[in-house]
Amino acid sequence: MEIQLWRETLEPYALAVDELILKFEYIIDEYRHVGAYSPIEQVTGRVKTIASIIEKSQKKGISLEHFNEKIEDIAGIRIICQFVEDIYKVVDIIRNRSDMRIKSEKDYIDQAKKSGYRSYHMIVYYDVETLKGKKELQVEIQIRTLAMNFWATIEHSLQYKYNQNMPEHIRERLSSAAEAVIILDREMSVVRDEIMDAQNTFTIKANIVADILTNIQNLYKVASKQEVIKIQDNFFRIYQDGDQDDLEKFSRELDLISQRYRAQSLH
Ligand code: 0O2
Repeated sequence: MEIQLWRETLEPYALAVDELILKFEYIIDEYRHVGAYSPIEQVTGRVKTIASIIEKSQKKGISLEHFNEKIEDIAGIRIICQFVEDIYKVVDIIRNRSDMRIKSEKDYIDQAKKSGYRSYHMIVYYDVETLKGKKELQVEIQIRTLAMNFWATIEHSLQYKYNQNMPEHIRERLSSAAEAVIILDREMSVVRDEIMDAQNTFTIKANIVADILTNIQNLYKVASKQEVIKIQDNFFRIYQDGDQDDLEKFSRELDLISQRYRAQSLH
């Protein structure tokens, strides 16, 4: 296939990857805006390189005319979660979306691969709009924890380095590292509630402070400088004391003051 034709064929996949990254990042934002813990920690994506598509087609005996039907991971999205429980939450989020239709799912967490590889894979159909109209593409979504991702990244580099001939002692090390990842993920799940509580408290506090600062900034436009400086000093004192209840009370009172000024400016 000519290089120009390859480019044309792969362009819609790049669009799908860009759109999906944006959509999954929006989910993270939605959780953060309501001060809730996001099951998604990070999203990345890539379009398979032409060399890698040719290599996979040869390995699987796929003719290059049919590669975009037969190779399911030309567009790939990787979702990283903090905890194993989050992975299944993300799977549910994807299953319930109307812009992705599930083709297949593989749970390599429940059933790890022989190599020790663990991850949840979903192949979804996703539509992109191009000048030639709607195009239905397949996208592979890999969902894994930070620990699983660490293992898979190292193992992938070693596979590349040894090109199918990985020495036995390295394979054994990787196998015991995979066991360690299982234990690490299990241990982290035990403390999950505490970690989530700490993260939620931090996000809630950050949102309250952001609201207060916006209110103070707006008050500078309508209230006397003296009054705003007094409010600001009060805020610094409460913030330094570090009591979240006091901070929330202060934020509510400031909301009322701001509303009063807004009402006055309307009359
Ligand atoms: P790349 O470079 O990441 O794109 P298979 O025939 O089983 O090899 P299949 O049927 O295409 O592969 O799908 P599968 O098994 O679900 O794996 C698809 C992708 O999962 C792989 O893509 C890897 O990204 C990842 N993966 C699967 N097994 C392993 C593993 O043992 N170690 C690591 N590090 N990753 C794995 P590609 O195209 O192989 O590679």
